[in-house]
Amino acid sequence: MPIPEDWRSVEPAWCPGCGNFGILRAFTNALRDLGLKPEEMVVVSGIGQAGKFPHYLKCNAFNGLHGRTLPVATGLKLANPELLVMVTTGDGDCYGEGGNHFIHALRRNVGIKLFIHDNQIYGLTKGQASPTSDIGMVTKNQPFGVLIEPLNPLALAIALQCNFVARSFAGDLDHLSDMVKQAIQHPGLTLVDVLQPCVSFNHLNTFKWYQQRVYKLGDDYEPTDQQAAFAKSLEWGDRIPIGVLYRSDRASLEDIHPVLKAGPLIKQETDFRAKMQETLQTLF
Ligand SMILES: Cc1ncc(C[n+]2csc(CCOP(=O)(O)OP(=O)(O)O)c2C)c(N)n1
Ligand code: SF4
Ligand SMILES: [Mg+2]
Repeated sequence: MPIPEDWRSVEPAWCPGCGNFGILRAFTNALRDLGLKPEEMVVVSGIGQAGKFPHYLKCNAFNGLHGRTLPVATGLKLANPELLVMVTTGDGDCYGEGGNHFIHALRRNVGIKLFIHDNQIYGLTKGQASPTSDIGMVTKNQPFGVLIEPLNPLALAIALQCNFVARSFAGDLDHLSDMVKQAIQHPGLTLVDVLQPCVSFNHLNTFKWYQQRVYKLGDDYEPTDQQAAFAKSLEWGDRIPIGVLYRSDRASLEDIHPVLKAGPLIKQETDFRAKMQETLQTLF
């Protein structure tokens, strides 16, 4: 499945049939449609199959520690708010090892575009349960089946008034591409949780399993109603909604931070320490 020439890097080393191929294709289609250039952006990832994503893209990339994408992305965006800062991360990386960062990144609302490859499993380490694994799923590490309720990341994000909360499916490229475009264009922290079949280790949530359940939110759905969005985010099982579940327009941290009013840090020529003291004096 070729991706647009401008964005192509080395050949992906994912298993044949992996849902990550659909994400790569839909993501690069979205970048092409938006007329973006590789030098205008940076893609940050952690460890995992999803963490390999920026290796397969021709653009600036930072592949760091497991669960630590959001601190890196926050630093990048605050240092240079003009840069498009995107994070591609796994369900384990973002909601497990990086779970604490996830909560506080939602609170901070720095303008990071966050894409989660949610295969409901730890793929790279060969199939242990992740925070989003369905209850009852049997794995090598959970021989009696997963005994605890999964995390609901969309409900959490809506509760914390994340600026844009969407779900899509790696098996529907047009829908996913549309969600990526909307997420990039919406201000503040934006989140797209992508249902991504892991054909090698998740034998429960397969392409067919998702295809039988996902449905698109209709035009009559109002994503600015937080309570309705919260109720919608609890829907999981026989029917799984995809689309924009919630949208708000909270000011992003880089837009309200006093030091950044003078422009991106990388363009400020004054001594940073003196500038900080000057700003603090005007505040207190
Ligand atoms: C701090 C730390 N803990 C554990 C690991 C081992 N480890 C590497 S990848 C991974 C799971 C990745 O799962 P996920 O983020 O869902 O990505 P996927 O491979 O499923 O895309 C784990 C536990 C690690 N590298 N670092
Ligand atoms: S192990 Fe799963 S997530 Fe990783 S490349 Fe293979 S199919 Fe994809
Ligand atoms: Mg995973």
